[in-house]
Amino acid sequence: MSRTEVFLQKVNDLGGGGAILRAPESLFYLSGFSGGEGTLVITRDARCLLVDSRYTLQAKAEAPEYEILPYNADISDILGAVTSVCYEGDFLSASAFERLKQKVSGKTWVDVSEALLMLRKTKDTMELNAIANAVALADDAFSYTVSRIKKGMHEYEVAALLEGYMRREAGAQPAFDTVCASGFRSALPHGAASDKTLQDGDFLTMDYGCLLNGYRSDITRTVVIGKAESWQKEIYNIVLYAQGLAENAAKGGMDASALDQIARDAISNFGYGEYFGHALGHGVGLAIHEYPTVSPKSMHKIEYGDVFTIEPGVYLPDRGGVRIEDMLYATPDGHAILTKSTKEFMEIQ
Ligand SMILES: [Mn+2]
Repeated sequence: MSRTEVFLQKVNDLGGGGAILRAPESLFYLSGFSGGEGTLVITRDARCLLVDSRYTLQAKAEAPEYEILPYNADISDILGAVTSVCYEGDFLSASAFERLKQKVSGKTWVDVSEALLMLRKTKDTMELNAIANAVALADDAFSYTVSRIKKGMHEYEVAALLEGYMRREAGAQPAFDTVCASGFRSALPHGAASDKTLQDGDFLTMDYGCLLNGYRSDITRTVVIGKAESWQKEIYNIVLYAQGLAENAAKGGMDASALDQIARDAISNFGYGEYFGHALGHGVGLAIHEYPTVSPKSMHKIEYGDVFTIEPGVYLPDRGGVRIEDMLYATPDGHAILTKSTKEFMEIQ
């Protein structure tokens, strides 16, 4: 069954007769179109992709299952007798939804966002391969970069090394704003690279990834510039230990919240629970944050084929922080760790 056929079953389960989709991830996931701008109109009888003239040729090449129509084609016409229409509540702004309802009047509307995220949660073999390639490129960027980091560099120079490598080697873009946070800034879990320079005794947290052939990677490593103090070794080892416990336990069929609990308990047992404020991990795929959510309140199960991060951290305000993040996928009887970069404690001279 094609992805569109599987999706239509979900639409049907929700009582819908068709769907209008605009999120770039949905366009790519269902049709293969990577242009990012367009509208899918899907019913049992119609598979249409509406794009403006900039994208016509690309859409025809990338979305062979779909009929390519001009962006101003009559959507009501395509929907025909369909009265209940699925839309993406997570993606459409309130005003865009109002405009859509005016253009396509007399319908009842059903939010299909959650169903789409659940479909995308579990990856097929093609997706796993694409993600593994994106992870491998990020791994290579790490070894390339750590051998070039020097005291006195700006954080943004480190970010440029990481991003430049991935761009030059494979044409990849950053998967999100690269985090390079050093010294006191490493206590900011998402400190974007700034003009701060690297100083002796700084932690340096690098959290980055790439977007390669539609799929993303996400990795975090923390190193020390110069000589580490004992408190730095201590929290590094605690985070590494907690991460290892969670990774070893990860397997299909378990509750994502139970996985989070394993790492959280480990960190709490060392007395640093209050300094680990964020979720343990998240799914990664077409988007950088997708299902499964690996957090205390998550209702998700880890299932065979899910790809997700495990990224505990400890952040001491005004002093510094450590986060270590790998990407994994759940196999039928356990897990495989996609990220290969070393996690050995590193002091960069
Ligand atoms: Mn992450």
